[in-house]
Amino acid sequence: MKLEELGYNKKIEKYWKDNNLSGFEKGRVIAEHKERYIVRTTNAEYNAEITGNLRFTAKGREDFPAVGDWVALATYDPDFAIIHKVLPRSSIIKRQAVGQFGGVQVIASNIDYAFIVQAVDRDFNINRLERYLTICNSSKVKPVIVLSKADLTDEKRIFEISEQIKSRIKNIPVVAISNETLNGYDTLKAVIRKGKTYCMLGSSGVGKSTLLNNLSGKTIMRTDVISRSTNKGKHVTSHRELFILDTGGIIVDNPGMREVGIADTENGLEITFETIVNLSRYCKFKNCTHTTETGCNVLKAVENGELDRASYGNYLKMEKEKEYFESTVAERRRKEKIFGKIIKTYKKDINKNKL
Ligand SMILES: Nc1nc2c(ncn2[C@@H]2O[C@H](COP(=O)(O)OP(=O)(O)OP(=O)(O)O)[C@@H](O)[C@H]2O)c(=O)[nH]1
Ligand SMILES: [Mg+2]
Ligand SMILES: [Zn+2]
Repeated sequence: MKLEELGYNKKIEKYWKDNNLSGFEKGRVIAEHKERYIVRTTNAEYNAEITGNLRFTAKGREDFPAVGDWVALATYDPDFAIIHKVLPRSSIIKRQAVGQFGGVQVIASNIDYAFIVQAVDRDFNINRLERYLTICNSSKVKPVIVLSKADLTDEKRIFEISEQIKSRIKNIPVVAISNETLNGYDTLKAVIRKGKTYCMLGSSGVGKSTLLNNLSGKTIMRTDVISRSTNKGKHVTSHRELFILDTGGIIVDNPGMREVGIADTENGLEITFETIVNLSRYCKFKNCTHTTETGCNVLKAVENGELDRASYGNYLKMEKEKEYFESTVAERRRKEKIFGKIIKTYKKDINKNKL
């Protein structure tokens, strides 16, 4: 396999040269199992671990390798390798993990496009769609909305859904497909290009793995229906994994997400809700929260029907989450700083033989 088929590009090549990495092998992380990684190179697949140095200098989850990462590898026996360096990422998809204090979960890195998959049956939810969009926008990943299971409804309903999306979400491609009849596949396949990396996002059971299997022409992922009553919370796909299609294109399959927490610090919300941002320029107060203020141009637009009320509500909710996320991050940093000072004084005291 050629490096380009793995998604290798000029930027990585330049970094490789500038940082004297020529003694290492180039690889891409295709799977992760609790700090053990599977790394694909042009001619082999390795089980890999990170160097102790990488582990001890890691400040958080984001400093560890993620699926999609380019890494500098030292290979040992035919199967085992050590990851010496994780190359800078062109994009990183992350979300706020459920119930964890400030915990961020890295979904995948170096992704060009995300397929946001929602089934047109029970799963369709436009608020959630805006959440996924926000994640894509803050990750610098181009979103494509994929409406799956189109065979379970009629054209009229699909048209309705598309119109509903268009009224709130501008300029994002929407493709309706069926994994049963393969309707819509031609449109979707036209988006998939050689050497580009795509990531499947969406709830459990919407057909992400079925889509991947169909695109690859092989059964590479198990797909199934999970009884909602007896197997609550379980997903068919249990880990993320990167696949290279024979037809070109690289796809990361993900377990379904139950919650799409916003861990946004990169203006994802501002991009998703551009209309609101534009309206807010004409609010009377600079620090307007668009909730109760007089002279709020956003509220005015909701009142006169110019701005979708549900979309506005969704924005406020996510904005709150974002604020909470940022405050927990700030708090964690503050604690780290205090802890860092304690360690520093401690080291000084050791040096002075005080301890
Ligand atoms: N009717 C219909 N059924 C589909 C379609 N796509 C998938 N299914 C079925 O839906 C079920 C779930 O599909 P999966 O591909 O496993 O769903 P998933 O999104 O990968 O789910 P997780 O791995 O749990 O996140 C399977 O039984 C599929 O056969 C579709 O387009 N139409
Ligand atoms: Mg799956
Ligand atoms: Zn306002």
